[in-house]
Amino acid sequence: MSDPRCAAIAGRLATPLRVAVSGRRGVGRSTVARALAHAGVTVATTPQADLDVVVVADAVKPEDRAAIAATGRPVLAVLNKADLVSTTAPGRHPDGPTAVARVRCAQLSSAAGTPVEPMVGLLAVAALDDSLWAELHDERSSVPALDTFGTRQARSAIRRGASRADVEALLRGLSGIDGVVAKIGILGAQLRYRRESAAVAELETMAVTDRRIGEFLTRDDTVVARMMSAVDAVESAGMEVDRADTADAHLRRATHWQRRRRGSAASIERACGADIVRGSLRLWSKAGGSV
Ligand SMILES: Nc1nc2c(ncn2[C@@H]2O[C@H](COP(=O)(O)OP(=O)(O)OP(=O)(O)O)[C@@H](O)[C@H]2O)c(=O)[nH]1
Ligand SMILES: [Mg+2]
Repeated sequence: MSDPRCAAIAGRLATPLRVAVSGRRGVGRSTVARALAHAGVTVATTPQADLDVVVVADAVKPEDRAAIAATGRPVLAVLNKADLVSTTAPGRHPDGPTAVARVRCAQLSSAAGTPVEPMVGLLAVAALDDSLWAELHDERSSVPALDTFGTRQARSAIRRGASRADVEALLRGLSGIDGVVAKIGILGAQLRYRRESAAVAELETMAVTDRRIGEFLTRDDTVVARMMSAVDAVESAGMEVDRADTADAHLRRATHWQRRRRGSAASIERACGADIVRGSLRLWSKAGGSV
């Protein structure tokens, strides 16, 4: 697209979503922000952000709940220092330390008013360089970079013959960073859908005088891509979509969402529903369906 207006629209769509990290002092805001940036998330300072990550540790205090309720943006609560749940919880943990942290997160979710995702920021930012690798092999030394839990897990893996790459993967897995990044992606689906809707509205205006833009908007690829964004968006809002890829499924999906979008007051359901119906009918006719 050589039209500068199209380039501007494409540029806005390509801008990554920006995440603001906040929380009480000392909960690990800086560590979590660093871990997210390291995992490829664009971390921004609060006023410009699209999404919020509110970090809590140990407990959800009334001020945490207030901060979560006040963001006015899609928000993910993260229980950082999830490693301390298993090192301070009494008794043995037959399903492992990660399971203990998950149970704790489920308990904290009601106090937070939103789902809480566990994370061990410390393990997500630890670089397993030569000196850390040497420290791990010297069983008399403590390893502050990994704290008690990370050190114990890494050392027991090494005793079982784990390589440095294995330990790196283990620490990443235990850090929970991938789960947090996935949750951010899910939360972002509604924002991406809204951005795309704004872009489509602009392109529709331009299409009045530019036939090629009209053609672009009605192409199979475009209609189906719009539907996929709409599917991601409604799923991220907790609704279910039948993603099966047969002519029957496409027609069923079209009928279902036609009914839903008419019957709903929720704007996301109405807008996404229209795109799901359009895309499903297009896929249905491509798959050979006809009335
Ligand atoms: N055990 C454990 N300690 C952590 C974790 N994340 C951070 N810490 C430690 O918690 C302390 C505070 O971490 P920061 O990231 O500086 O926290 P912050 O919220 O930015 O703190 P301030 O900016 O000082 O208010 C540091 O000593 C970190 O090493 C974690 O996942 N587990
Ligand atoms: Mg800090």
